[in-house]
Amino acid sequence: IAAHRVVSKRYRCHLPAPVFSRSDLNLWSILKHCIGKDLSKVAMPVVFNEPLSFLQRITEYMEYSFLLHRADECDDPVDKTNLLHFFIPVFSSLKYVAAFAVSALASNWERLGKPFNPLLGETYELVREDIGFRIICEQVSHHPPASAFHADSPHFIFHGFIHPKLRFLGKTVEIKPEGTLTVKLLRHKEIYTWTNVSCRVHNIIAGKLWFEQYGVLELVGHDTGLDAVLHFKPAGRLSKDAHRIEGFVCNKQKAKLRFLYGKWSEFLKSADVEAYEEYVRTFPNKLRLPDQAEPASAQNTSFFSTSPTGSPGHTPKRMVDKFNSFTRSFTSSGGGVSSDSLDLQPMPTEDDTLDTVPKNDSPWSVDIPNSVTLWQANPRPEYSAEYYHFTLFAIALNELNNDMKKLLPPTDSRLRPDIQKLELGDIDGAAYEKSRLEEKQREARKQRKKHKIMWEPRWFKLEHNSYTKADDWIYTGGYWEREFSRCPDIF
Ligand code: CLR
Repeated sequence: IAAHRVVSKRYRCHLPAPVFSRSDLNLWSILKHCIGKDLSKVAMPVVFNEPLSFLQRITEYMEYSFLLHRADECDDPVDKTNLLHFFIPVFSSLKYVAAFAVSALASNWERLGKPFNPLLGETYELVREDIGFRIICEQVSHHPPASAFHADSPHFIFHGFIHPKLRFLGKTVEIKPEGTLTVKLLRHKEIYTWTNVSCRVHNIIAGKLWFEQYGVLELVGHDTGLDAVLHFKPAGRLSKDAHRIEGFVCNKQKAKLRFLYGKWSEFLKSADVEAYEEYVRTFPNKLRLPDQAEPASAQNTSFFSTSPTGSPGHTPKRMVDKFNSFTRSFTSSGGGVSSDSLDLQPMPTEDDTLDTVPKNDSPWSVDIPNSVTLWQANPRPEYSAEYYHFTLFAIALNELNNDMKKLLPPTDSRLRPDIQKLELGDIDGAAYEKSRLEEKQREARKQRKKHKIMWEPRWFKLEHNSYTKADDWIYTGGYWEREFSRCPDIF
């Protein structure tokens, strides 16, 4: 690690202007006509944005990438007490890769602004010598939106793409960040892959917005046969399980080797399976074995799950009709929404109207003796709420100095005028620039169609991921040679 510790450069700790208050704006009045729609096709006022492009949001995965460095260097003595000596090196690295996969999601906590949709051909690069990585991202497709990225360091390669699907369901916005993520540890020569869990924004109609991630993250070790299956629990009644994660590291024979638990917003710890079992016997209410888990109601009613009434990605019409008739009764009688499934219910009481916003200090906290902390989130600055709830890492993403201006390609997100204007607090200017850029993009698309030119991403190619056999966007190389004369003019 020491070899990499470079004299730390200082990054900015503030944005140029604070967030514009959204409290007198009614999200519901804007979205009520869009139930069941794909949100990437809905024009949202720029006040609901945060001054970052989705490519920069992807870059936030890298804040704790030292965990991959640690995974690659692993000979963790903590595991020496375990009987599975044979597995030690691999086994240790897997749990740090798991910690990385979880840590990559931490910056989403309380972040309820909408990042800007990247323009086709937009890129974003970040070099953080202090953390020890560099990354290049490109918007490789516009309809459907897809963002590819490739990060590297002397210890790892991390690459993948995200194709986020957003659906507005009335009470909630459902998000499915499709795409495969792959980590290669260079010293261990190990490959890990996983896909992201789903997310949901609650209380669109009324109340305070809040965000949760739920579902199963299955981290597969391709050379070792080891895997980690992490359950991201829906908050549930009383928010008992807010942000909670639980799961096991298992070997090829599905024997449990280690218990991992934590909160995606805060930490991940690792415990002996024996200590875990002892803990479950002592506090039977605190932890539930995954096979006894409550059915994730969220998942069952999820828009994306296949149901007899609808295929994935398609709103059952019945549901929309029901909801429409319900909203009518809602507006005329002043009632509220009481059930997640949008079913009509008898007049709900005030308490049932809103989903409770989870607090981060739950009395249900779990702490198994002799656990090892694999990862702990950096505290946010105390003024974070004024700056869109950004972390310090996020605050620095748009920093732009004169040296950098000379190095960057003309497609870099830092140079996007609408994001720059929003960052300065100029909402009208941002709105004007945003529609200008979108118009320019439409016009370019028309021209390509007219001249029968196919769009080709500059730095990535659609290929197969040799481990998952699924489609994947693979970096074609050359970005860091900084030959940018062939870059398109998109701003
Ligand atoms: C979550 C982590 C995933 C990648 C990913 C994809 C889409 C992102 C989502 C993350 C976080 C929440 C997000 C979403 C796009 C829009 C949504 C930023 C980063 C915001 C909160 C929607 C705001 C909508 C308003 C109507 C409030 O790996």
